[in-house]
Amino acid sequence: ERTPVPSRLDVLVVGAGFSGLYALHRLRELGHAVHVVEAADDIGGVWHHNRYPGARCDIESVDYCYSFSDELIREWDWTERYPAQPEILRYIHHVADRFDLRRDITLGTRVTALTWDEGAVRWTARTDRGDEIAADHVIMATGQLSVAQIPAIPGLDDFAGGWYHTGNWPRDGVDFTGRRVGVIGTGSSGVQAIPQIARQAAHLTVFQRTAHFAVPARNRPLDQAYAAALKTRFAEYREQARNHPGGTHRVLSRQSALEATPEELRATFERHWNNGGPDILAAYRDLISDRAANEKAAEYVRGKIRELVRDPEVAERLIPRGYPFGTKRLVLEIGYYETFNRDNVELVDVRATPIERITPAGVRTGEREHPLDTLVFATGFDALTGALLKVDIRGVGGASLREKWAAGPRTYLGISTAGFPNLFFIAGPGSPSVLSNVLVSIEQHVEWVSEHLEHLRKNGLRRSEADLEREDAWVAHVNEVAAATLYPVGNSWYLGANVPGKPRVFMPYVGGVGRYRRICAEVAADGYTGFHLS
Ligand code: NA7
Repeated sequence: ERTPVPSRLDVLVVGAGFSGLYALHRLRELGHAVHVVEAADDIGGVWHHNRYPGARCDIESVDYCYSFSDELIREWDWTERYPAQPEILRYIHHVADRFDLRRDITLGTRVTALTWDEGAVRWTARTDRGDEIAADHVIMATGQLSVAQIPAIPGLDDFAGGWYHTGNWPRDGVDFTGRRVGVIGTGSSGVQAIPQIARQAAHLTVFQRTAHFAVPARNRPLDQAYAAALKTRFAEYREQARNHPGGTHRVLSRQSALEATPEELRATFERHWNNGGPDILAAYRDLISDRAANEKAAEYVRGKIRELVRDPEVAERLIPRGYPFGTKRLVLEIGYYETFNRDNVELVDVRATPIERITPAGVRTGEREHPLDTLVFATGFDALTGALLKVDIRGVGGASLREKWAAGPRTYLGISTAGFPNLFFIAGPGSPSVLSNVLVSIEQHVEWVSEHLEHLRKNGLRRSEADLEREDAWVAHVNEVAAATLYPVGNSWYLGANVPGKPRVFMPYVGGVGRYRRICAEVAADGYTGFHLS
């Protein structure tokens, strides 16, 4: 039974993942008529869709959670250092029940169009179920990595076996027992799924285009004494993250990798390798800004791959080259490299021998046909802008957001875009979201937008629109801070590089979560500079 969508709202929230659920809770508490519309048949966002074997967060569980409720923090116990998808999804369901969110969520309904009505000073939303909703404000909580990207390889329709994308995994799972499986893609999703599939399948062929840098997760049961102690000072703990460049607790070294001796480098990297996790990126202050410094870390990891993979030829193929360490998202792995020591696993370098087509019986590369029963696409997402531009958004004068962003997304603070009043993005392009602990960013965005809506209400204001010049200045600032790093050098989804034809623009804000928070707070304190309010 579908929960009906009210036809008139103060705030329409699109998406029922971490962002949308918190926006609903927060705005409802403030007394707004707010409702969430979600395309999927259940809540959870990416954690609903990414059910592939091995799916796990690359942020620690004690950080990857909400902080808005002390009771919630006290009553929820994580079990692992890095939470697996089923546990995160249980957490999300727990939150929805705990705060009675479901009554204001309509599932199985996709918002297809948003049209600004200047006369009425509000949006009209349309859905694929025929709803028409009038809302004063719209919050897009549609996710950063929610539109699965399936490459246009000829012949997919002819494939006789089953095929799946990691980001759209069937609810009942996939049984690989006795199957010959192919996995295309070796980013975070592929690297997580490959060891799990290899254990089940009769044979696994991994099609790799780019070798990604991966470091051990060193996942383990969460130390419950540590977690309990953390709960007693969680507010302070989280406050530190809010003011940290990455929204985390990563210790940032002040030392240059170029000043360290080879012995020091080795000892430092070794310590990080053994601890596991992505903190190795901050082992020296210049790893992400100086190519020569970066190369020290890259060489260390290459050496590790050579140690872990028995066949030297396979090891060479798995070794990342030609782009800096950590500039494509650093992958956390669990038994990934060792998987290539198994007899039933084969690595195909599709840069050397490109995939020509998919046949009914498998995948044909320039070299030969690889017979397959099942094909898995771990090929990533149309990140950051994909879900926003899937909706036909028409702002002032009928202008289309797709057209406005044709050469890349343009936002003010990652939250809003000129010409589209009363429309807010949670963790949008131009915000630090994907380069931070995204839960810290999501909470900040939702709280900032909620306060903004409170400000409008208290002052009898109905319309809020970002100023175009301020937006241009923000875009310039986002580019400027990115250009001071090596990030734009990696061909990553941060740049849209994984989607053919997508404009190459570095989308996340790398200026730091703490700095971003201060900028947003100043904008609010000054009466929302850069916004036209009326
Ligand atoms: P990613 O990180 O975008 O990885 C996708 C992978 O798929 C990557 O190795 C791509 O190679 C590969 N790919 C994409 N298209 C093709 C084609 N046409 N042929 C061969 N290989 C292809 O996505 P993930 O899902 O792993 O992770 C996304 C984020 O989710 C992750 O960073 C975490 O934040 C959570 P490429 O590197 O582009 O050469």
